[in-house]
Amino acid sequence: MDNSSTICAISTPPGVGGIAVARVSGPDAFHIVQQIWKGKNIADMKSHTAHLGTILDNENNPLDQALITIFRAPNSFTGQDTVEISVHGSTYIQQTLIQSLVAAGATPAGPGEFTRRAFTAGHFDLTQAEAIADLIAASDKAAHRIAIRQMRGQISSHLNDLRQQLIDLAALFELELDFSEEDVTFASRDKLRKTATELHRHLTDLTDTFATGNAIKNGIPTAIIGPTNAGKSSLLNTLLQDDRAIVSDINGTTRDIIEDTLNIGGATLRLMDTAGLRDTDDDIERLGISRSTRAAAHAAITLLVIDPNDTRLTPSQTLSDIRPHINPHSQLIILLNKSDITPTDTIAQAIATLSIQSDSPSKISETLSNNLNTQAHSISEQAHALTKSVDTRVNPEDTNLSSPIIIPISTRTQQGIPQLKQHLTDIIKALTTQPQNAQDIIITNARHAQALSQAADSIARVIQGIDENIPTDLIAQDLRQTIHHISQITGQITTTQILSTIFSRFCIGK
Ligand SMILES: Nc1nc2c(ncn2[C@@H]2O[C@H](COP(=O)(O)OP(=O)(O)O)[C@@H](O)[C@H]2O)c(=O)[nH]1
Ligand SMILES: [Mg+2]
Repeated sequence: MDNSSTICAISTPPGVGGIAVARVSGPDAFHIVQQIWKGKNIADMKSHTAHLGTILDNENNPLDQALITIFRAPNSFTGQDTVEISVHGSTYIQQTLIQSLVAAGATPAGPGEFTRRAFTAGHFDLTQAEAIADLIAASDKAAHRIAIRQMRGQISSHLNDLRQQLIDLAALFELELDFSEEDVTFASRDKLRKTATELHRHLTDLTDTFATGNAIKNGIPTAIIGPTNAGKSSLLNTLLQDDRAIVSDINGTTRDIIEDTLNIGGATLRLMDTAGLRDTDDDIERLGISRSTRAAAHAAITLLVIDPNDTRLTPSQTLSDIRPHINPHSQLIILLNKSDITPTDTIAQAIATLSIQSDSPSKISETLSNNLNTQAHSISEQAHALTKSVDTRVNPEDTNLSSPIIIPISTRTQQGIPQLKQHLTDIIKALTTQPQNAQDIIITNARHAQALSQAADSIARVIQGIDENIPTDLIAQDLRQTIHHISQITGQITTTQILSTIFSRFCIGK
């Protein structure tokens, strides 16, 4: 991929639109567009001006009335001469326009090629280029907020600071190295160790933000799990307000994971409706169940749907059976579904036993007052009375999960659904606005996370080296390695392969 060719592509989305915009960029951009242009001479046009004229097809017939905007190097996105051609957005006009440009000497652009040229021109670093792709893909406020900050250079300037600190530290080591024969120690090793430890903590803090960042960027994985027929698919449909999954009273209807996204609380939930967990001889259903447990293991939020009327298992047995599959770091919400047909005392009983089983009984009244609505009072009193009579010596192994939230709901009457949504909004808020570090930086990119964790590993070796009093030149080597990993993130050090991987994620025309 070299910058000497002149590239062209439609930069607006595929399909019919009011207008479509083609971009042409490269040393021959003006000459090439001139060949298919009837209007004022392009050579006479000033940079950043727009002109109305006619675009011709490759048989020199008028194709469309068009507006062209001129950007003269180096004052363009790519840093090269660029023309943006706005035409009416029919598929035919778009295709013919590209054909005419190619016939006049342009090359169809590859994915992300305009952005890659802008990176090469030094207009921004790699994290900023990647942020452009994220910005285009962002579908909610939280993802957009992170992408725009990254595009404006938040991560770049932070990493440049970090890199400078590492370089300063390396300089101290190298200095010591240069004079090592003379038995001079400049900075005390204690001081070097302290600085290295601070940098290590900083790097691991940044790496740790990736879990949140990834959730924001790709949606917060939310598994809907539970026994067959509890109403998991009904819940998915209710939350999406759509008949997304098949609902039926036949056990084992949902066999594969049905996934959809829900925008709520300014973020995106990746809802996964799963096959009900039960013992089965059906091979396909078994496969579905193993996918369910995998989804549950990776969920950040777990919605456990239980039908308290189910005579096969009590709610408490269901929780015990399913608990090993639940990601212990996820927030668990237990939904006692079908409240429309469940006797009040059955709901109260279920809440009481589930609370005792998974939580400290003192939190029950809070759970109840927070979650119950119309039937609240009577259920609350009954559950309270019940918990007093139940043996509260709980198995310590059962208390490991973070306090679950218990909500009686009905997907049929919508009872409890607003409460569920409110809880989801609160959880999302906690997940996406956690003060991660003083700079409020959240890593959303797997490449950055990997490089940061490699940098953290290298600097951990530096600290170990200091502790074990190994020769300074070996320590300096690990320090240089740390700097290398950081430089890869911003692109100060890069390879064609890294660039190709990054820019291939972009769409053509970007
Ligand atoms: N009465 C009542 N029935 C429900 C409710 N939610 C689901 N159902 C019924 O329970 C059965 C199983 O529902 P489904 O969503 O397919 O359960 P899944 O197997 O867990 O996905 C269906 O017949 C639903 O109509 C509810 O809130 N109240
Ligand atoms: Mg289902």
